Amino acid sequence: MLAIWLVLAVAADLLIWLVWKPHLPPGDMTDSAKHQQFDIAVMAIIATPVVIAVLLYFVYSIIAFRVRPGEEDLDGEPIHGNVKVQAAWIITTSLIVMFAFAFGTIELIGPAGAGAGEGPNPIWKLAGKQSSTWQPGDMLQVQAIGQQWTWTFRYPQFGGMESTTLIIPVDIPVTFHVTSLDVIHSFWAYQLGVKADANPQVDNVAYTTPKQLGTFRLQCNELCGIWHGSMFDYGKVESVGDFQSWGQSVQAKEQGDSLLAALPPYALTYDPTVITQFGKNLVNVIGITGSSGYYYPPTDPVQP
Ligand SMILES: [Cu+2]
Repeated sequence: MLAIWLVLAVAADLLIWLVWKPHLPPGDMTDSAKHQQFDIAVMAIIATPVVIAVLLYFVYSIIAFRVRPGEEDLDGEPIHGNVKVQAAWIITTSLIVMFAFAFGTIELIGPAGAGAGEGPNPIWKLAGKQSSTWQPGDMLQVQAIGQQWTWTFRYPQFGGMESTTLIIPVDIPVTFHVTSLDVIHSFWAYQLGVKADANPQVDNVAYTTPKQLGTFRLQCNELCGIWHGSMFDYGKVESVGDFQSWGQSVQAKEQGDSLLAALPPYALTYDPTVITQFGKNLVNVIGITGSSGYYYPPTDPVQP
C-alpha cells in the first residue's frame, strides 16, 4: 500500500508542479501574483498526497475488511486505542500545520504583504525610492478611491492628477493607497494579485511590482449597492516611458482645465463633506473625471 501511495503521490505532485502551476490563478504578472500562484501550488502539493492516502485506504478497507459470507450477523472487533496510529496522526498533522504556519509567514513577508491591504501602517514595507515628483526608478504612489459605483485613481507625484483609468509602469514598485468616499468597497486588481478593502476614512496600503506589460482586470470585491457589478474596468501595465508621458500629459491637461487647482489638496483619505469645491463644475469635466457621478452630485441622484 505504501509503495502504491508513494508512486501515485509523486506522480500527482509532479503533474501539479509541471502542468497545473503555470495555469493557476492569478498568473505571474507581478511579484505578488507570482507568490500567490506559488503558494497555491505548494498547498496543492501538500494536500494531494493526503487525499490520495485517504482514498487509497478507503479502497483498501472496502476490500480487506468487507463482510464475508457467513459474517453477516457478526459485529466488528471492539478496538481501544492504537498507539502507533495515534502517534503517527498527531506527529504528521502537527508537522503539516507548523510548516503551513512558517511557510505562510515567510510568504507574507517576502512580497511585502503578498498584495493584500495591510492597513495604514504596513508591518512589511516594500523597499523603493520615494519622491514627491515621479522619475523613472522611483516608487510610484497611486491612490485608489472607491465610490458608488466607480473607481478613481489619484497620482500624488503627478501634481495630484486624477484618472478613471489605472495605468502603472512595469518593474516599478507601486504603493496603492486604497480608500472610499462612501460605503465599503474592495479594490481587486486580479492579475496584479492585489486585493485591499476600501473603507471610508481609512488609508489601506497594498504593494506590488508589475513584471509584465499588459492589461489586468479591476473590480470591486465588496457588495456595495445595486451597481456593484459595474465597478469593473481594465487597467494597464505600460513601459516606463509610455507611463511617464501618459502621466505628464494627463497632469498638463488637468492643469490647463484648471481642474488640478480645483481639487482638494492630496490627502490619504477622502471625506466628501469637507471638499469645499464639491459641485457641478467638477462633476462635469468630461473625459478626465467621467460624466456625472464622479463626486456625489449634491442634488442629483447618482446615475449608473
Ligand atoms: Cu464597490
